[in-house]
Amino acid sequence: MAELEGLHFGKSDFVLLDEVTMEQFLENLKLRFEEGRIYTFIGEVVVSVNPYRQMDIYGNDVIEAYRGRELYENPPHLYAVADAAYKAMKRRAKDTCIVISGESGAGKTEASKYIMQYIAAITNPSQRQEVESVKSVLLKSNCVLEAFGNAKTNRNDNSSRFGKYMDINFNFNGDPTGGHINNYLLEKSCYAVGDLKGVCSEDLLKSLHLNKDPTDYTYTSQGAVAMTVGTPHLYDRSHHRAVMSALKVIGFSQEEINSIYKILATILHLGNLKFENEAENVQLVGGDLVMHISELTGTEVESMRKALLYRTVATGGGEVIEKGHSEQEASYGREALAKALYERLFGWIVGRINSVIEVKNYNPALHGKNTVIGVLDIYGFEIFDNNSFEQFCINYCNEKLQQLFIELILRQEQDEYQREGITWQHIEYFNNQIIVDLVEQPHKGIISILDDACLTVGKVTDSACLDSMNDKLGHHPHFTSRKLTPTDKTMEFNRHFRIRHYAGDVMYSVEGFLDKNKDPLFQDFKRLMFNSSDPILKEMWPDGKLSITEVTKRPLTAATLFKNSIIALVDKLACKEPYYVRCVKPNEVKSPMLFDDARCQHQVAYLGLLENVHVRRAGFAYRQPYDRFLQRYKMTCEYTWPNHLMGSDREAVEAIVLQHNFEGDVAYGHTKLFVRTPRTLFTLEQERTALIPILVLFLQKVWRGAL
Ligand code: AOV
Ligand code: MG
Repeated sequence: MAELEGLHFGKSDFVLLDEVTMEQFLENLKLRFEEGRIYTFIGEVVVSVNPYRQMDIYGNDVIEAYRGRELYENPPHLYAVADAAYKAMKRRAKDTCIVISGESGAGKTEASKYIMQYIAAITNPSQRQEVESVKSVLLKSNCVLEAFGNAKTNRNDNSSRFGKYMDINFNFNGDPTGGHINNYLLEKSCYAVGDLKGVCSEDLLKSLHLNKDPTDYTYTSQGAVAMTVGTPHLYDRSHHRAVMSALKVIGFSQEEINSIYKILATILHLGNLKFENEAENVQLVGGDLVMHISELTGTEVESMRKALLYRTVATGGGEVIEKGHSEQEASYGREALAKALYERLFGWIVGRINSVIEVKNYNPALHGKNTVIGVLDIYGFEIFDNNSFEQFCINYCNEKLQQLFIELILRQEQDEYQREGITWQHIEYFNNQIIVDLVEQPHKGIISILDDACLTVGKVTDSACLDSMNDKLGHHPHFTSRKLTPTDKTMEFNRHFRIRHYAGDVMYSVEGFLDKNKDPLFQDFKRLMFNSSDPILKEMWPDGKLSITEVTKRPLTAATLFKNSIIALVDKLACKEPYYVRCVKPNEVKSPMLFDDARCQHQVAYLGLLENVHVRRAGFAYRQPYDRFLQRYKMTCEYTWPNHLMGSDREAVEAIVLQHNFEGDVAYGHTKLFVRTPRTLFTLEQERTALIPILVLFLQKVWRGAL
């Protein structure tokens, strides 16, 4: 099929560019995008451009065309990569992973879904019931996670606000036996709560004490989600039904689903709570809401009221006292509770799905090695008008993944040359380790400075924390702030700092960093929830078990927890054979027609795609096992067409190379031929293309008996 892709669709592999320049790269990418060819290879990496329209390229016929084929036999496609990862896993018993990266809205989540669908479609040919049910749960879990974890942002209508890494386990037959999902940093907003309105029955709404009018709720009324950039992810009735049916397929009981509803309703009510100052003390406005909240959470009204207005603190002498909130503290506490409820609900749902899909009773002695394909769909690099703690974490994560990309792609090349007995030559690239260090280095990095500020007793403000960064990081080439560069008027003096990320400069507003980094939830809420009469809610709050005097250790900060989870993720990925999908967003307006050169150029640059092509070509742009090379080009050489009489395929390939005078441009590996410059290949391809019509004529004559 690859040869059917004529040249007017551009080059299907960027290593075939005449010259590796940004202009040529973009020209090819654009040409292909405009021709509806949204995928292009760089060797084994697939570059994907979001088409912003439904493409007719994911059907069963296409799946069949890719199934079990080699990467170069078909036009570039996600399926080619999925199949390569699957084959490596099955044939060589390798754990593999598919890392999908790119900025917000570039098409990562869609790609991950097509990859999952492909894997589901090509496995379990014998339709065994238990495998089918594993597959269906794996596929349905996406729908549930998206319903609770995605939101509309100004960059993507269906933006993942959490990162997802899913391991799929396979038995020796290559059939899925289970899986495991890890989720990373859910922005603690109340997205899915909006989904309740208009889709629940009257009775249900009534039992949740909710009105039908969404504008009655602070968290669902337009633009009212002040907590973050997202607005509630609104979907229609049919979507709601799909989520409910997915929950049931996965195995959530009606009781569990009821608890989910109750928690979502609680969050809505919490958003409407108001406090007022009354003679020094803060009071709740209106009593009904607290009653609803305590009913829905299975807690005592009095305890709920108290937790909203007071906090208990242990004094140095072990004495426990109650301290009244200020109005600000009360609102802050309420907000933190709503977010924590949502976050824990999400975590619980993921845990619940995992308990269903985890591989049970697998006996390696009996069943052979259990292998894994990991699929990573994580939030892309983000630059908003106002970048906060969440963007800081997300962009740090992208730095780590870029680091892994560099290491693995280079390492893979090196390994292959070594395996094939070929000398390797070094290539220069931008190593972003310096930025990773800026963020994560112990004692000196930004996270460590943040943590220090959070642990400091007494009032430390965000701007004091920024001062501390200025002191410690002033010399760092990738860090700057207004204080360090007073002439730079784009930043405010005590509010902004800028990191020069590998993907571009991002200005962060330090406001709220400390609060978001600290565990913002008063311990009283945790104890209250732990003592809930709803066993499901209780299960989500194990840390509420400790009494006030037992709580001595500060919980790890959000940034440190995140850092640890990303380091663990990178470790997981690093021991697998990686496959990459690099997603590009063609424009900012979700248009299927527009290829915004400047935006694309920026992404190509920061994704390191040119370097990727360079690396691929620096040594040898092209490589192929001897038998396959021979198959393809044997018609270009008199000694090999139609069949060769030489001792081995390698000798036959040598004959082709010699006849074309390409000796200086190739190297012979143990099993593969390596070609240094793509021009060599062009020549062969051109000859081949020119010969095909002649051969076709020839064959037609043979068929007609004319020869
Ligand atoms: P993301 O995962 O990369 O962003 P999505 O995968 O959600 O981006 O893609 C954004 C939107 O682009 C989708 O909702 C589709 O409308 C469209 N789209 C993407 N890929 C395709 C495709 N192959 N075919 C048709 N439409 C597509 V974020 O989650 O924001 O980083 O955090
Ligand atoms: Mg996404």
